[in-house]
Amino acid sequence: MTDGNPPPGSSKENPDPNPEANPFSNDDSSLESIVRRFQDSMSSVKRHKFWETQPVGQFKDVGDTSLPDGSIELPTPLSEVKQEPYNLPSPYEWTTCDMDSEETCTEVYILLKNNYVEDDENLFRFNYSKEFLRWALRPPGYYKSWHIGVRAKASKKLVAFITGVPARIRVRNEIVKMAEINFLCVHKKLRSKRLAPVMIKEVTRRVHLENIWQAAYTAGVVLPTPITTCQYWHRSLNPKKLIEVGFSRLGARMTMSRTIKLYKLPDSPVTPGFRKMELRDVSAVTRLLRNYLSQFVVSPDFDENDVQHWLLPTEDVVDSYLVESPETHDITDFCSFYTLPSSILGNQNYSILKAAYSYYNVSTKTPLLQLMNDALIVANRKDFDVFNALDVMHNESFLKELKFGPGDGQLHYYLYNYRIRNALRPSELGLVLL
Ligand code: MYA
Repeated sequence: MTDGNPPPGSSKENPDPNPEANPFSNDDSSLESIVRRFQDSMSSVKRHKFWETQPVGQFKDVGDTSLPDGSIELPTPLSEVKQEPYNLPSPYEWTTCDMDSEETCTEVYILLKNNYVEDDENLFRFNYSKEFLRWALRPPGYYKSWHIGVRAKASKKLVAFITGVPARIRVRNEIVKMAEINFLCVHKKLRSKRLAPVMIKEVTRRVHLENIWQAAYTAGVVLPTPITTCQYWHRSLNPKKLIEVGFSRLGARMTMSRTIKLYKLPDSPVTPGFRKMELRDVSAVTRLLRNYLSQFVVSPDFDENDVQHWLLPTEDVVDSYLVESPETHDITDFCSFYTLPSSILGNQNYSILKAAYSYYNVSTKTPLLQLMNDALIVANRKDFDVFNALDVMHNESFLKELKFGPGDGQLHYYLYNYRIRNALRPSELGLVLL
């Protein structure tokens, strides 16, 4: 399962240093050469009619060392922020989605279940649970007004969605109030009508109204301009099912029974003092995590309230374990993963793929490899089919050894209105978005 590959033709690795260059400016003005040069200029870099108007790093500026890191645009006085919503095409209207309402939460769940992110081969589609959506969208200090829907005026059916939640993100030494933008979704029947830019502008307006001017988001598509590009890795827990549903393939010269044996895990964790995180652990985990995250270039600035919300275990949403030293009772290590199933599209035997996603992990005494092996063991005991992890933070140090295989999709990380001139390595990133 991937988060969607960049479309063919979009320039990921090597954006044209000057895509705006006038294709007609050369002396050679025969019609043929004009057309050829125009075509060249169009195919070498994908134009982004919307994103070119936004305060984000632009492809044409890649490598320009004269531009400073930090905010691209200064905040405007709140009285100058547009007070009315942006116009939608006339058959549609804005709605604020109250995630406390069971009915609204169900509508959002159904929209995403049927229309949200699929892998490149359309075999799987994310199936975020209602519990997960309530958790993801109601962290400390959240704004209801940032849970934005679009309805068809006539039927009142929910046809599009975008959300923001507040977060403090540290970039190098600066702590910046941001919105984390997620769950951008337009119903399949309404695609390619430029609804997404209106939704992005509307969420931006509502974020500005709270005096917040930066945002963080991830996408499977290449947009101007990623701060880093990460790869998903997958660790099979139930290889037989994964092979049967087309998630993975039987390796060369491998039989099913050898494959099952290869991925077999012990029944219980091996680290003494490994246990589930509890409410009483919040302050120790906060200290451990803050100290660990401080080494990365970009990371969340979690306080105890954030840790309680994001990391205290919630059944079928987020799992967290820690190591309490049997001698000193100090909390020395921590690992966590969230639950995000995918619908399996068009398989006779299976409809749901149960996936765990590595979240935040900290090792100080237990080697990270052993800690993550224990995480795999508990995820396997909880009947997950696969354990996914990005190559962020120190994850590279355990991926291969613990039998993770690379996925075929990439996940690009972005900041809105905050320039980072030199792209980061994934290992310099200490942020996981849901
Ligand atoms: S990432 C998950 C995105 N969702 C999906 O992939 C679900 C399935 N796909 C869809 O529902 C639609 O295809 C979507 C686009 C809704 C994605 N992020 O309306 P259009 C640009 C940003 O004709 P549609 C997530 O949720 C595209 O480049 N922009 O297209 C994080 C083009 O612009 P340009 C995207 O296919 C979201 C324009 O939209 C994305 O009908 C972060 C085309 O619009 C994308 N994933 O709808 C949002 N995909 O011409 C940004 C396409 O310029 C937040 N586009 O290339 C920014 C910060 C805002 C807050 C700021 C506060 C200060």
